[in-house]
Amino acid sequence: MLKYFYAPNACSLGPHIALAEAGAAFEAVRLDLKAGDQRKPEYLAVNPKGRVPALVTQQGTLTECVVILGWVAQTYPDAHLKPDGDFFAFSEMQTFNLYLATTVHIAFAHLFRAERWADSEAAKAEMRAKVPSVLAQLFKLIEDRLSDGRSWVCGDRYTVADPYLYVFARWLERDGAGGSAAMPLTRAHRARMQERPAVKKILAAEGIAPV
Ligand SMILES: N[C@@H](CCC(=O)N[C@@H](CS)C(=O)NCC(=O)O)C(=O)O
Repeated sequence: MLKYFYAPNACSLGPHIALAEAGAAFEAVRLDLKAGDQRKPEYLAVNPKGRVPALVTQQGTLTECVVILGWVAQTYPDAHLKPDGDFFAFSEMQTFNLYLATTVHIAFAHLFRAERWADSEAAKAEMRAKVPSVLAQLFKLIEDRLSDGRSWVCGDRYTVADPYLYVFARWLERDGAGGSAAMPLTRAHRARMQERPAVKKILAAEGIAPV
């Protein structure tokens, strides 16, 4: 059976929801990031990067949210978690997911993990202070994408991009992120997500509330 390593309310929430939407049979293993579980030898043996998520499959271990999301979408075709169409349509979805992973996630990391980039309290505070305006700029592109009335990131079809966007839409409400007042379409998407049975199930499993 698949084994999925996650931490509550971390980026791993996106693939966690995707696995549930796919109807995959998996064992979920919870890590406590504050306690440093991700740096313990037993987890480093699973993912030497010391980060969540990690998905252990029969063929080996996959890491990186975008890769796990793509794998779920391809491995469970009957769940229809990727756009209709050819590899171009799939790649377009992954373009969006990579924007979240490499740009939006990293902007949040400057708030939550400022110590990665700076040592002095002043430098860290300066970096954190910029995060709300950076996020407002980054989410403008997402608002533009949703502005044609589509329900989901890729149009009418719900895909693995939706639970991934949901992660960052939640994080907007975390201390210092600036909130989501300027992102009404992202908020509406978040509300739609929270109506889905798979999302309710995984929020309960992670022990976190809707936002
Ligand atoms: N590029 C990775 C990033 C993974 C990542 O940074 N995960 C965070 C949680 S959101 C983590 O495990 N942090 C633990 C740490 O930095 O010690 C991905 O998208 O999967």
